[in-house]
Amino acid sequence: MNTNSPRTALITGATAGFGRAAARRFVDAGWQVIATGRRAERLDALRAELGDGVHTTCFDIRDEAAMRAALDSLPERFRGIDLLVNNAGLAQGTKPAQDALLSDWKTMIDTNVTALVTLTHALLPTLIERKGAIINISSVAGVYPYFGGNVYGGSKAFVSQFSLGLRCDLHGTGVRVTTIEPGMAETEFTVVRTHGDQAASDKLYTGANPMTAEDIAESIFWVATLPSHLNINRLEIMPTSQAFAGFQVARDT
Ligand code: NDP
Ligand code: 8X3
Repeated sequence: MNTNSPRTALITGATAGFGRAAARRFVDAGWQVIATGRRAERLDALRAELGDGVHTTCFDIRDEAAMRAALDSLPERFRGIDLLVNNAGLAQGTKPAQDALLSDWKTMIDTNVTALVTLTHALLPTLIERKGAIINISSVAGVYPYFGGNVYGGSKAFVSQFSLGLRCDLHGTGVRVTTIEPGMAETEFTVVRTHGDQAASDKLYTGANPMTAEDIAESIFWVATLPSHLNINRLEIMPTSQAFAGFQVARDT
């Protein structure tokens, strides 16, 4: 990564959760941040809170034309992007595959996979020129299957494997690539996953000591600010309260 100061990070999904906490962490450390999301009022609030260090741009990441327009209209001082944090993403639904909505599956693939690769492809020339870095937010759901994880887990497995492939292809360019694979963290994630069921979200996290958005933001910041000869390939993080379950066996009755 270039040592020219200030460095610039583009963080997708900065209206909530990990992305918003990361925007705060990077601006606090003197970086410039391009913060994206669909909720304009949240972006306005972030801009009011963080000041000139942040440039906000409001678009649906699944809309390729809107994404390209946002990149094309970046102010001059934000054009030299050193770090892409592919964070925007979501789970939709908790039901087993046979009961899931196909529309939920398509939303997850469009957001977590197609939009992520589109933005990455658009920014690779800049990141190579600046010897920058890519941090992709995957999930433990992409590593360990769990009930109802189906397409969400599949989309995050894609993110993790795509990151390793990028690392391979970008070898020799100086561009670093990292996948962060968090476990349970309390954000708006579960409200979104349950289509707005705040009670279900509260039930999941209450008493579970989940990770916080700030925990993950700190991890993103740590990865991004390591000396440039170090590349964290993948970083899997869980709250202490969360661990793996065993195999299940269906028996004849
Ligand atoms: P939040 O729901 O709190 O934040 C998600 C962010 O993604 C929001 O800023 C949202 O912005 C943005 N986003 C979602 N869809 C779109 C879209 N179509 N266009 C633009 N922006 C979009 O969740 P988290 O902070 O928890 O999640 C961040 C990432 O971390 C996700 O990729 C998630 O899968 C992953 N993750 C989360 C874990 C958790 O337990 N919380 C664990 C492991 C991984 P807006 O709605 O304004 O568009
Ligand atoms: C979501 C992680 O553990 O809540 O990506 O399913 S978990």
